[in-house]
Amino acid sequence: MQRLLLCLIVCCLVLLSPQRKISVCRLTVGGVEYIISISQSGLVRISCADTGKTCAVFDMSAKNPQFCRTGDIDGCGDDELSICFYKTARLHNVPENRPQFYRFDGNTLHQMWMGSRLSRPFDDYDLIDIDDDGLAELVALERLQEGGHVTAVYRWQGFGFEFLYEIT
Ligand SMILES: [Ca+2]
Ligand SMILES: [Ca+2]
Repeated sequence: MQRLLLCLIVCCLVLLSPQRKISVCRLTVGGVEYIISISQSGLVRISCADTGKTCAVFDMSAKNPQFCRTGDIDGCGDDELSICFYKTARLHNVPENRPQFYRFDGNTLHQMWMGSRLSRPFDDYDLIDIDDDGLAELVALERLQEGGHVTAVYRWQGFGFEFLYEIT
């Protein structure tokens, strides 16, 4: 009976968790273009855009990756890679979309910002230079408590993202 109950709970959790998406984006580092792809099994593959040759593969299935975005958030001339994970956080034991950022050096990924959340839960974001200053802003589609969404804009501040404004 207990085993059946456990099975039911696990099945409910699987059904309720969002299905992992397949995502692809372009990353430019050191003048070289790479293609980032996330498979349904949670593998993050980095390939050279010119040759199609795979440079690196990372198994991120444990963190449940949802989608990737790229942009130069710090103005260094190279794109950063952001991966959105659907997971719990150390201080927030509820599964949510959580944006994390990496730098790619041509061989491996280096953690840049392991963010746990933005101002509100969000469904999507992108890295867009909305004011043409050479630095990409994080533009997020956040869920309002009363229903509906609002678009919020954040700027990288060296150690995290600073909220700038909402687009109303
Ligand atoms: Ca950069
Ligand atoms: Ca900008």
